[in-house]
Amino acid sequence: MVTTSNITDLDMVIDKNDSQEYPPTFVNPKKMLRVLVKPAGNMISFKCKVNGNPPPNITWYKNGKPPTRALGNLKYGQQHRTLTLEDLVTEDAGKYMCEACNKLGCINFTYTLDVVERLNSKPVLIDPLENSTALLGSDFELKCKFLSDLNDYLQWFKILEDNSTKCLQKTGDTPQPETLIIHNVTYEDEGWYVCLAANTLGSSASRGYLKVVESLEVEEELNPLIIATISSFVVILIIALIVFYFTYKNQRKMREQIAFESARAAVVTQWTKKVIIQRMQNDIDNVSEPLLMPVVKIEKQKSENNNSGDGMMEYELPMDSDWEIPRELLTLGKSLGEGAFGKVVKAEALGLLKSGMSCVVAVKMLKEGHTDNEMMDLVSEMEMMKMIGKHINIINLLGSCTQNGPLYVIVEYAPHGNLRDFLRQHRPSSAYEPAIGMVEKEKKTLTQKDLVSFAYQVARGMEYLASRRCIHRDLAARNVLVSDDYILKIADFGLARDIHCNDYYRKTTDGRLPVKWMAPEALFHRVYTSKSDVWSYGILLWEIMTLGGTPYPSVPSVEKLFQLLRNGHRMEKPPCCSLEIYLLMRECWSYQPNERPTFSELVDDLDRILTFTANEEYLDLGLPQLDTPPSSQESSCDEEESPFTS
Ligand code: ACK
Repeated sequence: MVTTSNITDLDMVIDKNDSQEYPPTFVNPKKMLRVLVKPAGNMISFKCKVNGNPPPNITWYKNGKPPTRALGNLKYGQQHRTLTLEDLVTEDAGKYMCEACNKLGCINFTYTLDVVERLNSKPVLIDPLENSTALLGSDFELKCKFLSDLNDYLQWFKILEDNSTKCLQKTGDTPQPETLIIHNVTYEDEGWYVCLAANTLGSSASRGYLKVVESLEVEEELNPLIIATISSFVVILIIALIVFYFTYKNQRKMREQIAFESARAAVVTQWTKKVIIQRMQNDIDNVSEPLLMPVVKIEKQKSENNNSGDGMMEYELPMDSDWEIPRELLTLGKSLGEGAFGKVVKAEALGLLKSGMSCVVAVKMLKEGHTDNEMMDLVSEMEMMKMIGKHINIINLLGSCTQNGPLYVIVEYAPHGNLRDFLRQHRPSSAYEPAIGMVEKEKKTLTQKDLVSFAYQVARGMEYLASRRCIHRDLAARNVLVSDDYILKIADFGLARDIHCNDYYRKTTDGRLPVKWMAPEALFHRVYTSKSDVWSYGILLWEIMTLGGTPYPSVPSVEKLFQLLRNGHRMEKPPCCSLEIYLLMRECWSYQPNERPTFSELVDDLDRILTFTANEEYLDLGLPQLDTPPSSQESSCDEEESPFTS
């Protein structure tokens, strides 16, 4: 018989060999709190610890349906005994029910989750009032949604014919101030409506026109017109398709003819693409100008080799004997991942760093089916790395293979992957979690000092890049790699980036918006300098201090971000971040670029902070938390373990 007092491991709870059958029961229902409140950006783990024989099946529901999320991860633990939501947003609020059933019965438990947003700004409009149509005599609802963290006040007005306003409803009049209900709609109700939300930092308003109609016949009258439009559209479409089909058929015939002709010609003539690198004359003394990137061009050339193609290289690259490494010394291994235009593969290189010894390296190369532009970008990145030179806190170029095969750019290998994932994997887990039965990979326990050291190392790397007049343009924890001995190295600093066609809506593979790292002048005016890198560094500092959190977690769109930045909104101090570090972050987020610190100043400040940060200050508090206000000093750094678990 299992007693609740000695249950620390879920595997122990479900005793599969127990011959006595019994229905599901909760292991410790008193410890399961029904109402949970969490700040946006945190993580929550709902637990469903049940006992029963046969072992119960667990199913989770959010508001009666299988849980889904538009943003952020949703993870189930072993056999659905936990449900974890990372990077909470307000939309995650709701009722989460776990139902545990075996053949003898079912039990369930419902958690009510509330996610509180903290915004130190005037109310932000999330659902503006829209123009709408109401049926005469019906009851009609107008809705207007704002986000406000401070005590807010909501008022509804109607604009009268003489342009004066009439107050219809205000906070306190009804339990749902965000909804205005118009009972038994009359023609007098038609007109402009305004909802106005205010808090101590200002007010925001939204307006919409309400049209009153007797019935929906108006739309029906339109039907013949709509039908006529659609029919003529369909006829035009069919004619266009027929014309397109015949044109396409003719063109295909012509293309086949041309292909046949050129294939015949190719037997006689071979073409290669010659890659030409023009290194720019950089004025070393002019520190205000960014480094001029090498110009890489491709010229088509007739090749002297006139055999039918075998052994012919598509590209001919210039040989740089300072960096060239014989291909035979390289043994390619598994793929580490794919980047903007190529892929990165782990490899072993013989005699590269020490003669006779092999070492692990990372090799950047192009993917199959790449374009000439992508080849030019990789060559340009390699040349930039040569120009920038070596530093311990950047990914250094080790060599390249340019002759007799595909281009390989050989760089230092970072065994612990990118900093963002590394931080998330090293979030302190609760005392309960490791006992679930899965053996956790031994991992370093991070201290406050480690985090400050990470911040210091990235600042050192950026100080070096800035001194070489290199602007990164995409500094973020995902672009910093963690090497042996937890040495951080900035990656992708030599990438050619087309700043003129910024895709603000581009997302990273894990669904994040890179624009959240961009300084306002880069975002609004495409001005990139080392000072815009400093802004991004501030966001990276925030990522470090939240152990890989998602910046502005409840800002889902680019438009909302623009609005927040324009209104001077900045992220709050993360719970486990010291005031000194937070003040550095805030300096990096000064609206005026010249008011931001330089990387050298950041290095000095972090060096000072590092010396007085205690060695053994572990981040894992491992204690059950008390319900504290979202950003109070007392709140724990341990986002994973909610106060509501046992
Ligand atoms: O973010 P990741 O885990 O780390 O996935 C990307 C992927 O390759 C495509 O860029 C990883 N990667 C890139 N350069 C290196 C390197 N020098 N050492 C280890 N992993 C690398 C990167």
